[in-house]
Amino acid sequence: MPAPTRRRTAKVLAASAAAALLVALAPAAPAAAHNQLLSAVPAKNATVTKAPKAIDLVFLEEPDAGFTTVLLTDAAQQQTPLGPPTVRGTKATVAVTGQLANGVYQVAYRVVSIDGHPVQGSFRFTVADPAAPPPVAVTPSPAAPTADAGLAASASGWPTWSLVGGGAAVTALIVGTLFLTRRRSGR
Ligand SMILES: [Cu+2]
Repeated sequence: MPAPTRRRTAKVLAASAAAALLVALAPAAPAAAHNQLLSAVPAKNATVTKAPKAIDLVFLEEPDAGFTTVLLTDAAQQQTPLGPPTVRGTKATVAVTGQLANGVYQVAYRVVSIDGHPVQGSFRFTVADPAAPPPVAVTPSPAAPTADAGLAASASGWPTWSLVGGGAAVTALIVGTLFLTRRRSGR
């Protein structure tokens, strides 16, 4: 086989490799087009002076009513009863069937949109009705943060002393290299 043919083959291979790379990178772009929550009532981080009777979630794309889940939990992680979600256009609504006491609530949602991708998220709002009785005090167990910190330390598997030791070793290595480089260039 003459050389030019082989060179052309190499060019074609390079071109198809580049094309394959583009195809591999391409799916990253449409990710921005996924469904997302645009607005809500009560709004994210809002403080409302009247307990809501419903929660409205407005999305970018129409959610599938059959795959729409909304949960409402209070500061004590207790779920508040909600009606079944109804979807009208891009708006999903759930009725709050109980009376919400004053306090912080978290709305968690999961929807499946026309593109088939599940999208989930959560946000908080606060009910502060001046006419409502004061909320039941929620005092987190003092043992909980300590237990969490202990779990985190053991889960990481890197005790603090080894990180400090590792940092010192790296510093020593850098200083040593600089010292050697200086001496060598100084000659
Ligand atoms: Cu999507």
